[in-house]
Amino acid sequence: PSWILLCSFCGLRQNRSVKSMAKSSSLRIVGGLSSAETGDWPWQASLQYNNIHRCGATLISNTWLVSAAHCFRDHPQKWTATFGALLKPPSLKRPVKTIIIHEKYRYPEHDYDIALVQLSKRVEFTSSIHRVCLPEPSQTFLYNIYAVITGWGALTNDGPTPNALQEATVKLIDSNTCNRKEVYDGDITPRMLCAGYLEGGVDACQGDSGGPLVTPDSRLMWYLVGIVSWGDECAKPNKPGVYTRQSEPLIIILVRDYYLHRLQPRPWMITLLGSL
Ligand code: 4AZ
Repeated sequence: PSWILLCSFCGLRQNRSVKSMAKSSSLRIVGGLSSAETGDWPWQASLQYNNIHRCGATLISNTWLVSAAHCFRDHPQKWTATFGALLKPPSLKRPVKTIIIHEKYRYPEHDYDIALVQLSKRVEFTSSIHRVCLPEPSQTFLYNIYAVITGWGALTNDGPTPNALQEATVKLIDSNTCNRKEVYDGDITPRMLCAGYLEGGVDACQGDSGGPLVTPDSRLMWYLVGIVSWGDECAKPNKPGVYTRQSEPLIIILVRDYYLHRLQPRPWMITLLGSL
């Protein structure tokens, strides 16, 4: 029946295999490859302030995106989200209505670096714009599996940014390894997940923040595993990217709190355009 189709319509990439799972060769995202085709990563959004790309985000429903809390520190208002592989011209644009920062997020710490972004008008899903799958609370991801990062972030540390969406394949790194003295020396909290390569070379970078780290299941449906959060520069040896660990509870708690408290917005709910 059609509801099964509707319910399972997440994380699908049209006519795509796992071609991008092979470690890529050219130098993009840092060390990734260019992915100019719209529809390659249908859940990827660009969050823009004054029409300038600032952060990535991931579509999780017709009206909600998940992103990183630290993206909204300087500019809590007047954001737009765009969709499509090119920043200019985008295939779709939506004003942002509400931004919800996780209540435990405290700048300049990186813990709980997650935000929910509500669009002012729903996006109708197509094969080239639709939501990613969110993991079940019980769904765990093994270390050393490959995952893909995508974004319009810098191509080298503090370097130029692309107009076309970039992608790269990284490996999940276990937190004990990532907390080793020569890596992040205990800074990785249970809310964080490291991914990349200890030898360096491939990584997310400035401007990729808020964007997705995804991995496919055996049916080739793609799940959100993490959100680009921070790192010591980009692609340096022993300094892999750090991601906000994705888990259904974190997002559900955010949405539930939002609806519970919506008549009484709390300070961590940045409400835009008087929309509540
Ligand atoms: C940033 O500044 C940033 N190498 C994002 C990701 C990484 C480093 C910095 C990971 O937004």
